[in-house]
Amino acid sequence: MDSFDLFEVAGAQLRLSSHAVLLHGFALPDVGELVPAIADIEAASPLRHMVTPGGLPMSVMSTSCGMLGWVTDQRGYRYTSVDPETRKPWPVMPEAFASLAIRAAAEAGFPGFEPDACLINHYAPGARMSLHQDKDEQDFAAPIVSVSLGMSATFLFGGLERSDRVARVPLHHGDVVVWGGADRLRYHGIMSLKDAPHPLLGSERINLTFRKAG
Ligand code: MD3
Ligand code: FE
Repeated sequence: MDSFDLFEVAGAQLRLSSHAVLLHGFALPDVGELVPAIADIEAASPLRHMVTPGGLPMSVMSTSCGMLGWVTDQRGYRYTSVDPETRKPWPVMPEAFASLAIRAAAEAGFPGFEPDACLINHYAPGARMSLHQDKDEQDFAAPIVSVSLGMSATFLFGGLERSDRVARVPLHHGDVVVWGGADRLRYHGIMSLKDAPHPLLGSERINLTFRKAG
C-alpha cells in the first residue's frame, strides 16, 4: 500500500496559536536565491557576536539588512540605520527577501506587511537564544516573519509571562513562522543547537527575522 509521511507534505500549515502559523517548507523554492544573497550581505556587514546590555556576548552571530538593523551593546537594545561596525548603512534588503516575507505574512492572514528590518542570526552547534520578547519595535500591530535555513532547531514558544509554560516546536530548513496580533509579544527562544549537519549548509542554522521596526 502507498504511504507518505504527513510531516513531509510541502505546504502544510500548522497553527501554533490564534495568530501564529508555521508554514512548513514555504521558503524551499527560494533557498537558491536566499543563500547567495545572505553571503553578499555578510560580505558588506559582517557577522558579529553582539553584546547584551549585561555585558555578555551572544552565542549567535548576527547582522542585518534593510532600512533598520537590530543591535545590542552595553547601552541596550535598539534599531539603527547605520551598522555600528562598518559605520555604513545596513545592506539593502534584497527583493527576494522582502517578497518571501510579504507572501508568507499574507498566507498567514497578515496582508500588507511592510518589513523594514531583517535580522540574520547564525547558530553554530551549542548556540542558543534564551527566552525573551521582541519589543524594540515601534508598532506591535505588524507581524514578525521568521525563516529557518540549515540545521533544525527546537523553538520555544511561551506565553505572555516569562513563567508561562513553554511549547517545543521543531523548525526545519525552509520553514517559515509568522506571528502577529495576540501572539506578537509571546516569550520565545531557541534551545541549544545539536550538531546534525545539514546537506546544504553544514553545521549551521541561519534564521532570518523580518520586522516592521520603524
Ligand atoms: C514568537 N530569533 O532574533 S525567530 C530574535 O530563530 C529571535 O533566531 C529566533 O527570536 C531565531 O529575536 C526566533 C522567531 C520569532 C521571532 C519573534 C517572535 C518568534 C516569535 C515574536 C513573538 C513570538
Ligand atoms: Fe525574538
